[in-house]
Amino acid sequence: MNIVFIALGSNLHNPIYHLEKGIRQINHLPNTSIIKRSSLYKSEPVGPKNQPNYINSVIKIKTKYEPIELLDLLQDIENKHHRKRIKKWGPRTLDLDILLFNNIEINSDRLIVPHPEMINRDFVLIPLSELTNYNFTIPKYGKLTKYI
Ligand code: A4P
Ligand code: MG
Repeated sequence: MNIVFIALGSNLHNPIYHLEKGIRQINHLPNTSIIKRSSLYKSEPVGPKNQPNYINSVIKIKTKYEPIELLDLLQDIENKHHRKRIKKWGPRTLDLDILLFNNIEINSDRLIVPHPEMINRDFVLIPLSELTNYNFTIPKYGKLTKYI
């Protein structure tokens, strides 16, 4: 089984509903289950400020899917939450980013792992720290605690 950390974010149309539903949908994927989930965190938008505050969370899952298969499935789930076309850079009902996939590094057109922005984002680092121990190491970047 592969161990994967996924970041969830939402800032539109009842964000907590979208996060909770997204977590359930991931848990229902074949050969996939949630091992742990973090608390929900509220934060101000990083990037364009003229959008609502976000709710963020991180989950740890085990799955038989390979990275690109999992990305496809997560994008299917995102699409089910995107009722309208939205502007680039604009707010979204559900964003699902693969943070870490086992201990591997991936650099392809569609997928970069570890997620390149994760070390700069408290709304990812804090919930991730809830799910990991003090010595947890991020491939390529080193100890998680260095960034908090
Ligand atoms: N992609 C590459 N690597 C990955 C990965 N590790 N996981 C590609 C998931 N996808 C990955 O993503 C665009 C493309 O990235 C995908 O097609 C995939 O092939 P997207 O989610 O469709 O587009 P996006 O929203 O422009 O990109 P991204 O990077 O998810 O957006 P951001 O930068 O996360 O911005 N402030 C707070 N407080 N909380 C937030 O959650 N989120 C954003 C969204 C801005 N500000 C925020 C938050
Ligand atoms: Mg995304």
